[in-house]
Amino acid sequence: MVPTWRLRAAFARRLSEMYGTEVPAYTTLLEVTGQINDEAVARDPDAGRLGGIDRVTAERHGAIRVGTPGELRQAAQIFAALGMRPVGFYDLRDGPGAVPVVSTAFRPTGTEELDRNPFRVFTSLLTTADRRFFDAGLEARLDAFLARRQLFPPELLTLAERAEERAGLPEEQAERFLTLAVAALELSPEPVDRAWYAELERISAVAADIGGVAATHINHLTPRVLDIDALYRRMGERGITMIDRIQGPPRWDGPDVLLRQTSFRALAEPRAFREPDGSVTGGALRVRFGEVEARGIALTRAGRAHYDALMAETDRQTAERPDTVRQETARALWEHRFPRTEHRLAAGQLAYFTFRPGTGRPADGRRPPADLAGLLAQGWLTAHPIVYEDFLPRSAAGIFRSNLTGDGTRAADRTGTPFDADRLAAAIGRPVLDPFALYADPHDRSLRQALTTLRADDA
Ligand code: OOG
Ligand code: NI
Repeated sequence: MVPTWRLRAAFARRLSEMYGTEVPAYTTLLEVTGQINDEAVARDPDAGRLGGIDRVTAERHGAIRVGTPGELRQAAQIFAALGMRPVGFYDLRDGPGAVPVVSTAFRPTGTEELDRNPFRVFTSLLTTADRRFFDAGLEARLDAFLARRQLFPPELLTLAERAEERAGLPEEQAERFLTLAVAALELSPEPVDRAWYAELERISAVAADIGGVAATHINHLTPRVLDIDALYRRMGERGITMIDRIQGPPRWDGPDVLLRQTSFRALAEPRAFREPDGSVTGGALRVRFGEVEARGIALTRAGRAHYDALMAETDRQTAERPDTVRQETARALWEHRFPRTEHRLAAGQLAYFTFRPGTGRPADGRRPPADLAGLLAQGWLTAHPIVYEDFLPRSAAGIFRSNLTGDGTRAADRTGTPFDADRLAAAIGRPVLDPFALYADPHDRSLRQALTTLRADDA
């Protein structure tokens, strides 16, 4: 029997091999990422503090985009076979560079499962009923087009159901499942209807990528790097031009929090087109890209609100200024206003940790203080950071946008269809989990246990 986590690890590995053959720049990215990670670990023995080097080396996230709730349900079934559940709700339909999708991330949720392999897939659903993007006529034609296609073969879905039920698959079925699952995310050789694709592209390149073709594909696959600033420079030296910024928190001397990401546009890939007269011609589409990320500590709701406020303040101070100014401003703001140590993040309940009774706790008969700050300061407890496993809506929007051919068109005078996590859950047919609750669970549990131990010692 191949257990769930081995299916997930094997799927991530095979998808990575497949994507490397499709997008050669991805292979360069992996090489450079590997070098930087080795160097980081050699330089700093603590580099593995937010995930050991084995986890980080295997760590990837991917992105796919689907067109209908039915397709999303099927994708969810395949991810369930891999122990990946929908976490978080992202609405990318507002603001500059908005795209007509709502998204969630499929990922493992338990600490142990994450350690075994944290593979995650950012998954977006086209919102065909959103009148800011599609009028009623186009919605009907899109829905009809999408209803005719089948992204996942029935055999794959049957195997996925079995794998979910039994928490794994026998060797031979596992092999078949993995082959079919990877194949479902390969770029399809099916000719693209040129007129239809172009019509959707005028509205949104993302709409065309989803609803203009008969299949889905992995849109990017992202390795994790321990020093994203070094990686950014070295990719430039290798002749690959990254987008003009690293998204997320600035580089600074304090703790790494949340997520920093950057990307580059992949080359145009050859695709076949069906012309209006029915003939098939050669052409190219440039829809896929490369991305890399560095992960930091997960923030609590209060920590996240603080982070969002600092980002908004950076925006206010640097509107219309070049990106270098933005980075300097962000760093200066952080130096002033963001907690400079993990200790302060923990004491201020701004980030998530697991707690253990401290080894150097006072042995002179003193009683432990009642507050977390005191417990940490006096060495009664030690706090080990919990890594952020999710995404940032703003970076996601930036990643979408930086790789689009144009901004598309939108009817600004219309309102969009309401969408939230509950509606997305109904579309998927499975609950969409709250990321904060997932981080709070090991945080709260370990704190309770550590306090119980301290009290027992005290008695
Ligand atoms: C997904 C973009 C979001 C990220 O890392 O924030 C994303 C997409 O392009 O389909 O992958
Ligand atoms: Ni991504």
